[in-house]
Amino acid sequence: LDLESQLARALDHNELRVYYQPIVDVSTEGVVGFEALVRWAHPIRGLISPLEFIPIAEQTGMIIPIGEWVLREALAQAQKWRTEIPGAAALSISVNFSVLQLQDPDFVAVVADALTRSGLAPTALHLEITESVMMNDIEAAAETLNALHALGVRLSLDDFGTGHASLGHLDRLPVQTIKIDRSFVGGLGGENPKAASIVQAIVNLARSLDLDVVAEGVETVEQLLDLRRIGARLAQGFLWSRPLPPQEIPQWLMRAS
Ligand code: G
Ligand code: G
Ligand code: MN
Ligand code: NA
Repeated sequence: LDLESQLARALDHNELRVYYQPIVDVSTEGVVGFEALVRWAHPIRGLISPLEFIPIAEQTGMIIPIGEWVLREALAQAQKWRTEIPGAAALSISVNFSVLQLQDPDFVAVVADALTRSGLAPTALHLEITESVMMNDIEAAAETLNALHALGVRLSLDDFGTGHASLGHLDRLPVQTIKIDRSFVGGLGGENPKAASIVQAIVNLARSLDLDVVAEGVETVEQLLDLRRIGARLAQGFLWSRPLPPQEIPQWLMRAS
């Protein structure tokens, strides 16, 4: 069987997993939330990256049921942590979604239903959209995103700076958070002076638009110190943790605090 037909069965066979990467406050390094990142636990090939199977899921339309499953799974997990872990009540949960899900007429109802079933406050859910894929039909996207915004859900522009119409999106879409792509963050800490200027410019832009900022892909203390100097509020990256399976999160939280 090829990967495509195997993916079609992966959901039914219980082969998808959601991993979680902490998002921290740059000044205190305290955890503010988690990003949910899907993996495929393939029976023969082992853990497969979403970079490999999300494109297949998008081409085949399987991204709709897979995306819905990830959303429900991540919300249930976040609610579980909130009730089980002291101090976890304020943590947000960020879920990636594909522009194809935006085109699904049921998407807003699915999100609303998933929130209601989980018992989680809509403001705790941050939906991350990649700007490059959103480009094609910004009017239709805006309509759906406005409906999600009306539910109280928060929206993040993922991979900011790598797409084509970033500034137009900020102007026209109900976005509250910019996630600075790790290609810029990787140049911090003296690696590349231009990268620091670019990150500073994005942080300034976010501040003047009253948006939150998450710097992605922070791997070194030098990068963290640069982010403090620049004034970025939030960050995530291997410096704190790789994406972890949910059973490892309570222990990670205890070590981090
Ligand atoms: O976790 P990792 O770094 O391998 O993720 C690689 C890419 O896959 C990232 O761009 C991420 O946004 C995307 N991705 C991870 N999980 C999901 C998901 O549940 N839905 C969608 N659409 N993309 C995801
Ligand atoms: O596109 P998105 O931002 O959703 O992608 C998240 C991806 O980035 C995941 O594949 C995750 O594993 C990866 N990632 C998270 N932190 C780091 C990091 O510090 N360094 C690198 N190289 N990748 C990271
Ligand atoms: Mn993301
Ligand atoms: Na990103």
